[in-house]
Amino acid sequence: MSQKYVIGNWKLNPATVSDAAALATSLPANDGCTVGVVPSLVHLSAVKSALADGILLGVQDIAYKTAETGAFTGDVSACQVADIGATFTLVGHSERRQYHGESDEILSAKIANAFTHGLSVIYCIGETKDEYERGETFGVLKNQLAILKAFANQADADIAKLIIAYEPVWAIGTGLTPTFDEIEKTHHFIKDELTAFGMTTPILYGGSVNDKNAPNFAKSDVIDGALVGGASLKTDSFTAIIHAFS
Ligand code: G2H
Repeated sequence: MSQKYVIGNWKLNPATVSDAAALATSLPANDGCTVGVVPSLVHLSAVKSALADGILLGVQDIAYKTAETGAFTGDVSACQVADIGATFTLVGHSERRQYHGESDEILSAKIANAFTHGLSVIYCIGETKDEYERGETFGVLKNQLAILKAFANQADADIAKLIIAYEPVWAIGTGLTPTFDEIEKTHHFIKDELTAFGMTTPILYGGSVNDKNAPNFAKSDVIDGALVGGASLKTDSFTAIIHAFS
């Protein structure tokens, strides 16, 4: 059986450092699958101290202008988050694409910066509701995946640090999900696109994953894990999702 991943994207939650540390402390060590959490940057150090051994620490975003240091007010670099102990970053989450207008150029730079400092990348892709309803899902995903081709010929070590998260925008935080068959079909499509680039990359599903639907997703050979938002903020539901993929 392939390696499975369960990653909790805490987004802009919780409000206080003590609540973030308490949530981190409540998560059980687990060796049945790879588990990671992605807190707010300002909570990174406290969460790192509170996590059980083996739970990975990631960030939701990194700077694109530089991988290191410089005059870029408000930015946090790959170098800085790696120094604190983060081992991976999300890139291209739809909330970044939507609220911060992140272009392909910006996303490519962020991926390159992450690799420069040894960070793994969870590259998020997904279609909007309108695109889904117009039957454009595969075309949208193909375009979003296209920026990865430039990395295909780089060191194998970098490509091994790439993970895809397929997150239909209309499924994020809505309680809606595509059907199991639709998700499997889409994961097969993504897999084929990546194979054409010479990449063998894990593909996670994200978008309203919870403790009820996770066991079903976990049955699939082409769903390599889950990127979990709302349900990762509650110990019981996140723990159940981890168990489902273990
Ligand atoms: C999608 C997901 C986590 P949620 O953004 O990346 O959030 O599980 O709340 O839909």
